Amino acid sequence: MTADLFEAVPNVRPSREAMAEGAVLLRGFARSFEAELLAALRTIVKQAPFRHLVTPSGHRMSVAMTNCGSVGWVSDDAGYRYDAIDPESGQKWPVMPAVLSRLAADAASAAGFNGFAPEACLINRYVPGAKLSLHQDKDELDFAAPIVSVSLGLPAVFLFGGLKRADKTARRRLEHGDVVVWGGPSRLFFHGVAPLADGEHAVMGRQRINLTFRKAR
Ligand code: MD3
Ligand code: FE
Repeated sequence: MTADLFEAVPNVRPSREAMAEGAVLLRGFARSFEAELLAALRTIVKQAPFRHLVTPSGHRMSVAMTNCGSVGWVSDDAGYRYDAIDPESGQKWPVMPAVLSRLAADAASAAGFNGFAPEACLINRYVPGAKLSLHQDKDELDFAAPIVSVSLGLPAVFLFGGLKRADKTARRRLEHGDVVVWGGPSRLFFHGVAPLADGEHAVMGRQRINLTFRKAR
């Protein structure tokens, strides 16, 4: 009875889908955290505003980024790394708000990874047209820990392949509130985001924000 009621209203009850080897998609998992999550994001962005990183090869990324946690992901002529200091402010990154750590740990548990305690949260902002080219996340020291990703705002087409850049890529639409836990073999799969389509999201407006929680060291 209850189940039927929920099924009549899409996206209310979180559901789980296998996405790739070791990757679990928890549809709508972040929705019950929405209000607290957005308030926490506003606080972070006041302290460490979104900025467009320049890659070591000199390209300005279309995605704008910031971080919270004891270390943040940074890029400069020296390459990519995790650093305790925000290079824009010269100060430490904002502390990771409890609601973010809780969301990440709860999602990881739901996917079978207990005790996930990420020290870094990379926050990406996409406006229409922004994209993220196919890449691997391998600047972390511990590949046994999963990465937890949370999507907010406009839907995106997420691309993912395999362990080699040339592997065939699959695509999946990620929507507001969706959470993916990338563990096991999928942890090192190539992945990216297709150029964001224009639109207006009821809660987030004309943008998509993605949070990735990482055990960096
Ligand atoms: C699969 N972010 O920040 S989230 C990134 O939507 C990144 O902003 C994308 O790729 C975004 O590095 C994708 C999904 C994701 C994140 C990390 C992964 C998938 C992943 C790490 C390993 C494998
Ligand atoms: Fe990535």
